[in-house]
Amino acid sequence: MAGQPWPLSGPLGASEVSQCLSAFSSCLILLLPFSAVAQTEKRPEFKDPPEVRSENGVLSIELTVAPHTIEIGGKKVTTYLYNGLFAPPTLRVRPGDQLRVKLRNRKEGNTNLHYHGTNTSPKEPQDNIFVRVGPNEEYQYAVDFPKDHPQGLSYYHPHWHGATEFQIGSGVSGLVSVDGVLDPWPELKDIVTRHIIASRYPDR
Ligand SMILES: [Cu+2]
Repeated sequence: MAGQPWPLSGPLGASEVSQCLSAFSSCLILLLPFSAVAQTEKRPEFKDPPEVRSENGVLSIELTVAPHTIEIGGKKVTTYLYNGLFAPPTLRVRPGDQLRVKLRNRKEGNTNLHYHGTNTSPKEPQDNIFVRVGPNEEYQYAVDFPKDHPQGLSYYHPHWHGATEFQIGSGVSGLVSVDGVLDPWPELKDIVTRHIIASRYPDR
């Protein structure tokens, strides 16, 4: 099906199905030798990022952003990280909780925090993206999650205008989980859940 895009949605016609199937079987043939290699390759065990949960309605944590040298895929990379971690802690709160983050800036340039996807106040000391935390400065956030805040996964990252993407792309971001999404289904309370965060590093 050279030159044709894959259908993004809608039912597939018979010819499209057969094209997809033939493409799929070619993939199978091509992939078989690689799967044999993959079985002998030792890969690190998949782990969730560390997590911190609120206690008695409050989650307190310190996040320090600073340059660190880490190994990614066998290569040494010097980049900015929270608390020296490639995957910094997942912050787990519940609706009605307060999230207290002391942010320390130990790198060049300004930073701050945005609680992306949350329905929290844009006023200080909450989700105000105009807060400036300069080099060697720190700032105490206290973010109130309303009692009716929707459950789900969000993330935190710097939102200093002009240096947002650079900092996120350097590895400075983590997850915020507003817990309770499975509460209506007690029969699911023991299922295994995974938190995954993907970082895209600029070519350099
Ligand atoms: Cu964002």
